[in-house]
Amino acid sequence: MSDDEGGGEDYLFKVVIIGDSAVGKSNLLSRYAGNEFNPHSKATIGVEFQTQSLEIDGKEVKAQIWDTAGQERFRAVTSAYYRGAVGALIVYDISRRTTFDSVGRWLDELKTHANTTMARMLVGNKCDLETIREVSVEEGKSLAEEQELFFMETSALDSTNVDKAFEIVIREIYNNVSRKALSSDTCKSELSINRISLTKSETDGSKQTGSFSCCSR
Ligand SMILES: Nc1nc2c(ncn2[C@@H]2O[C@H](COP(=O)(O)OP(=O)(O)OP(=O)(O)O)[C@@H](O)[C@H]2O)c(=O)[nH]1
Ligand SMILES: [Mg+2]
Repeated sequence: MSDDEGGGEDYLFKVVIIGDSAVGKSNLLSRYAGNEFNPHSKATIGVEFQTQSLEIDGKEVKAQIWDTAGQERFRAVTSAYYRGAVGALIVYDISRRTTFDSVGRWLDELKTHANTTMARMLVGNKCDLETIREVSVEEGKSLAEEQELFFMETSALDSTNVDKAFEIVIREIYNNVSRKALSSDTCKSELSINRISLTKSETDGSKQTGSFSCCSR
């Protein structure tokens, strides 16, 4: 499906990827958005994003996925990065325990800057590195349960669970939005407070979901 920026998608959701440097954030994104992997990728400086579309319930959903530097000195202004985000992947590297230990800090940052109902997933990347694993699947799972996050181990290298991880987050955002839309009276104020980026296609009829246009930005 080819669609240009500003096209006719039904929904546009912003998702952020966070986690320590070199856990594989940029490669997860390039694997998901372009099916590419770079074994020699450089540390990200500032902020980049890519978009990917998928269909849910016959609607075109576009995810705008933002990737920033794990290294503090390369990070762009933090609040701008999180502004309007409705989903997040918090990534660690299963072969480096220190990156798992940092998850709490990343969650705190998320709470500080993104005060909304977010779809959040804990991602243990590099699961292809089984032989040098330092964080067990159980540890990942139990942290996710404790913090009420989805959980998945992935490999950007061999593609394991990459599409799945992003799609679970995007579907959850979609579900959150649908649920909010059901209480239509509060839809307008809640969605604008939460800054959900969402547009409603004009070609899609104006039935019960017409109030979604209130949320366009
Ligand atoms: N074995 C393995 N290596 C990976 C995987 N994902 C990424 N890498 C490698 O890990 C290194 C860092 O990957 P990046 O995607 O640049 O990491 P990042 O989290 O974006 O790092 P910053 O931009 O500095 O925050 C690169 O050498 C990648 O090739 C994976 O799933 N498995
Ligand atoms: Mg990067």
